[in-house]
Amino acid sequence: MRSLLRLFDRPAVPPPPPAATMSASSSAESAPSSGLLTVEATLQAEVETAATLRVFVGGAAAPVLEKPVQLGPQAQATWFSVHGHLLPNGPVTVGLELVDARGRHLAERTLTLQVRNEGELAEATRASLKRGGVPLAVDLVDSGLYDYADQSLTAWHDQPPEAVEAHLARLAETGQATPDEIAALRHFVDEGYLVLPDVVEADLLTRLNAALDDAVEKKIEGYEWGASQRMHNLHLQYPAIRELWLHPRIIRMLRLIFCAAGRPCQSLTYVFGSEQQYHQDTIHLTSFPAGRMCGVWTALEDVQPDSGELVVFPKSHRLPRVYMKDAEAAKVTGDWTEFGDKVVPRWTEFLQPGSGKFERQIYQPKAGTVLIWHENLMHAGSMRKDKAISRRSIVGHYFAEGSVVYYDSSGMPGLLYEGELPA
Ligand SMILES: O=C(O)CCC(=O)C(=O)O
Ligand SMILES: [Fe+2]
Repeated sequence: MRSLLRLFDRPAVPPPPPAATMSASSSAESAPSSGLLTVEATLQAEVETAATLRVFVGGAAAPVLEKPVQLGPQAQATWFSVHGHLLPNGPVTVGLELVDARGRHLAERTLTLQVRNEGELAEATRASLKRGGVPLAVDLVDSGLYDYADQSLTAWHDQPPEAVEAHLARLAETGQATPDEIAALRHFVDEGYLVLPDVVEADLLTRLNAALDDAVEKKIEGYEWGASQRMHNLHLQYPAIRELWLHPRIIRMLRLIFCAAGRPCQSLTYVFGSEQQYHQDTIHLTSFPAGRMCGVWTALEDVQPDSGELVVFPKSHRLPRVYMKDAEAAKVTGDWTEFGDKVVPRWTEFLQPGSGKFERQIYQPKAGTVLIWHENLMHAGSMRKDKAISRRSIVGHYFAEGSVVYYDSSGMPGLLYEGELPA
């Protein structure tokens, strides 16, 4: 009996930590990258275990982020991002350590990321992030992290008319923009979009349509003929789409709009109209500072009436920008119900459909025409009244190099194309 009691007296010996594995990678390992540098990790343990992912930057002893994770036999993905703006340009080491609830070491990884934030916009953004005490690493990105109220960061095209005119006059005097480009920029400032006819050469247009036909035939992403569904990032598979994505005339216009290089983050290919409800892109494709994102919409065929044309609401870009925190909406993780309940009514209120407050302009361009919209311009895909009519188009969203790029609706960081751009 006594020996049995003694057995119970003995302090419990904790079971050894479970075997766990962690892999990690980042596109910033191979390409010098601007803005947020995102590390994706895959974690696994032999048994269910509560754990913490600790992130160390630049050899510092204290973690810059501690992210709780639940490990299990099923491999699971997690991520975090580092504000490269807060680091010197060049290589930086990022260490990941996985520890269990008792702080015992489970696994570790070290990556070398390449930071590249150069130019005036990057400098201004860096200074703002430093002033605001923005954390070096984050695992959800939100507009509340950044000082959007700082007027010194306002894009030239969002400034009062005198400042806009002074800027345009400077472009004209220095020969940086042609009279046609200046007219287009003025339209962008006043109306929230600009239109560039005849951008896509006939030969490229033929190849783009052939790429689209091929994607339809291959049922990429399960695409069925006639669906409004879009196909993502086809520029990775089709050289013609990549050529459009990096078309010198588009890139040149974006440079004039951003006063910095414009870099795409993705491409969306539509065969039929999207029927997307009116929205601002600002909440989905978000830049800090504001005004450093544009949508670029290219018609691959002459757009027909009743095809579910793109609709824009001129001048609506001057409406307030809606961010998730202002709508008190939780980040979307797959279910858009709360977003629909909290964000969409703001847009509805702004437009007051039927009130004539903003003109609803139906866009019916010729094939090869490019429309560039301001991030905050209200736009939509109208109803497809005739479901048989296609509306072949490609959209790219572009950000100014030097800004912070993220998707406020989901809290995810954005990822820009960091390769060569045409001069
Ligand atoms: O093409 C459309 O109908 C709308 C596309 C759109 O809203 C977008 O890509 O941001
Ligand atoms: Fe949009």
